[in-house]
Amino acid sequence: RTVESDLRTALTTGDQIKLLYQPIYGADCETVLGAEALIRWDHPVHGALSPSHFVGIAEERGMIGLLGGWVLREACSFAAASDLPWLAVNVSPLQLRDENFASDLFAIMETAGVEPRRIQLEITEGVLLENTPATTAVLKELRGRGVRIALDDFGTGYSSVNYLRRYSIDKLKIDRSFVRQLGSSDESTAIVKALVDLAAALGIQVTAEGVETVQQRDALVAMGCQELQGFLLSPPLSRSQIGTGTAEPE
Ligand code: G
Ligand code: G
Ligand code: MN
Ligand code: NA
Repeated sequence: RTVESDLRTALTTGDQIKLLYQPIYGADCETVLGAEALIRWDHPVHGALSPSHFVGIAEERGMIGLLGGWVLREACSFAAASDLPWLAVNVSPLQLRDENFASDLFAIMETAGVEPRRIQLEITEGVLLENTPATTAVLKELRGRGVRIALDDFGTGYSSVNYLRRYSIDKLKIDRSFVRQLGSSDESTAIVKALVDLAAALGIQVTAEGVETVQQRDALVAMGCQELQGFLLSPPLSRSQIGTGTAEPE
């Protein structure tokens, strides 16, 4: 047995994998604005496996369409049953290379009964770096129907301010590596402040990731950061913990 065949089994049966949902809060740190879906795989032999590991394997072995499709169906079915205003879903750059990605997603949303405006896709800077006509067309088609695009891990890759203008991004998510050093490093504090101001100047929303301490939270709120996500506010939660809007037996 290989990880690859195990992953295929897990995605087919669906009982070893699940999505968790991490709430994202407004600057009052009380209002839940939405949530991010995060995949988890409980392997029967190896236990909990890190998504960065098995998502990478899926990408290498041509299985990202299978994995990504499962994630989108599961996320949309949750969103349809939930009271959350919106749900953010991580997508791999490889998924966006598929020219059918947008129409497949629209079909999934329609089947689930979820409005495109309630789905945000988190993409990484690599997607924009590729700058292929196919990817650009897919992003345009998605936004045309109201799906919003967030740039994940912002600041860690080959960030270019130009991408933010060129590709009509709706939101940038400041990577937790910057948030972690807030308060302890003047440089990081200056970088985060500059990113928050940059987003405001471009009319883009901004989320701070990895908020773990009260000091970080207070600094971000003082800077005018609109959305906060991190263990201080809430860890990723199971479907029943976060609530689906429907009663679920314990
Ligand atoms: O949840 P955790 O912090 O362990 O996630 C690790 C990495 O895996 C993060 O970069 C996150 O974006 C990514 N990830 C989590 N869930 C998904 C998913 O459903 N699809 C993709 N492509 N990446 C995911
Ligand atoms: O790359 P991406 O931003 O999608 O990664 C999301 C990952 O960050 C998830 O795996 C989630 O478990 C993790 N995460 C969420 N909140 C925190 C936090 O406050 N601190 C740390 N270290 N990781 C977090
Ligand atoms: Mn993310
Ligand atoms: Na990130």
